[in-house]
Amino acid sequence: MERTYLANVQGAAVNSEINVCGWIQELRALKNIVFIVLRDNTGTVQVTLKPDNISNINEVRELERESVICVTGVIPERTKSTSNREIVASRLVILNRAEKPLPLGITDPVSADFETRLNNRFLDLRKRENALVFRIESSMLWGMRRFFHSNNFVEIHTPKIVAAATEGGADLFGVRYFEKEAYLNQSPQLYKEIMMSAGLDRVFEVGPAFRAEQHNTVRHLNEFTSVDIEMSFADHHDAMHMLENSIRAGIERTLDELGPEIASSGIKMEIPEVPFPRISYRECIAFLKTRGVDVTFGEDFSPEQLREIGSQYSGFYFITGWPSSLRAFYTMPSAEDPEISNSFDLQYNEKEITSGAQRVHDPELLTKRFLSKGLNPDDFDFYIRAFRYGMPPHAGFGLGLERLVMILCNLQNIREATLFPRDRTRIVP
Ligand code: AMO
Repeated sequence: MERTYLANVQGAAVNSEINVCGWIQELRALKNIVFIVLRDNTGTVQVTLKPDNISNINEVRELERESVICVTGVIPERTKSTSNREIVASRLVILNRAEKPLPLGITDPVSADFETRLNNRFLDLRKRENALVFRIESSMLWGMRRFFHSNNFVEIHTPKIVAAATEGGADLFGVRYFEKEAYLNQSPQLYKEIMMSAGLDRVFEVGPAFRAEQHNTVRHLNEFTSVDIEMSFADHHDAMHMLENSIRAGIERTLDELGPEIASSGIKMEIPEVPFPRISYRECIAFLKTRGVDVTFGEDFSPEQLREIGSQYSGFYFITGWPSSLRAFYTMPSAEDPEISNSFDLQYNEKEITSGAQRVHDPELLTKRFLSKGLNPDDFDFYIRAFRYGMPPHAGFGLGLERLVMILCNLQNIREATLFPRDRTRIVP
């Protein structure tokens, strides 16, 4: 018989026979009757077992919580269950037994400490509110993917074992690659740009990115999921336009799919208005000065300074026109003012969630940019070659998926938005 999800039990006809499966959340064994609260990923239902109907009732009495069972039964005409969802069982199959004690309670009102939660993710995510974070991530990404597809972006997959750094040589994980030295990729940057020379015109990629950052913060992971786009015959304005609209499309889809559950979980999620405000780096400096903060052109903003800026510009907003000296070699300097670049970060309050820019497409300028950053252009020959035989102007961005989910779900620690976080101390599970 087909399995009925527990959320659909209420809609099933009275006295009709159904089959449900899940985990035993609670078990109360009385002399002449046994009650089980059964849970699946859609909800819970009360199962009533009477000894006359159930041949293995004595085995069932001994089951531990979180054991996995399937029940066949009917929905009674009248129910005493408070949730109004009850099944009177005619058959119960034990599929797997849980050991005792559980390392983590599923129904405990007090949350376990975070380390215990991460060490027992398989139990932690049986709690609906914890699993919701990852459902939101999935819906968000589907919404963004659909947006990219409908705007003619091609989904690509680029190598994660690479020979060159893209985002600064210091944060690289080295790997042994037969006789050669190789690295884990920090970003698909170079490969997505090569695809512009290949004529794919618009590409996107969702994949892992690795950063050997030494510091353990609530915003940094050593492995994160990067959502990247690159588009041809486009500049930073076009990339910002795609970014804000893809985020809006993602949130729309998330609310379509999960709206009621998000509302009842207490998460406040709204469809943001586009376009997002754009504030230039120079305007930020001027604003910080009015607040008595001493900051000079060419410096990156500290977390405190970003908090100050975020207190003025809340929600989603872009900081544009970053100093060329602060941005990677591939970033296009502004034609009017080469001290600044055609670049942007997307912020949410004080948090950075995306970087993007128009890229240098002239191979001579690119070589100069490598040298000015103290990099050897020969190490990047495979990349520069793609610029010598007809590279169109192009732009794009890279968005940290966990950071986006973190702000959507109002989480304090990026690890909560990561199934199995990799940080300075954590590599298992
Ligand atoms: P950047 O290095 O700014 O730019 O990274 C882009 C976005 O990725 C996320 N991110 C991280 N998330 C979690 N942990 C980390 N350690 C971490 N590092 C970065 C952030 C950040 O905004 N190639 C460019 C993008 C481009 O220009 O297309 C790049 O990688 O959300």
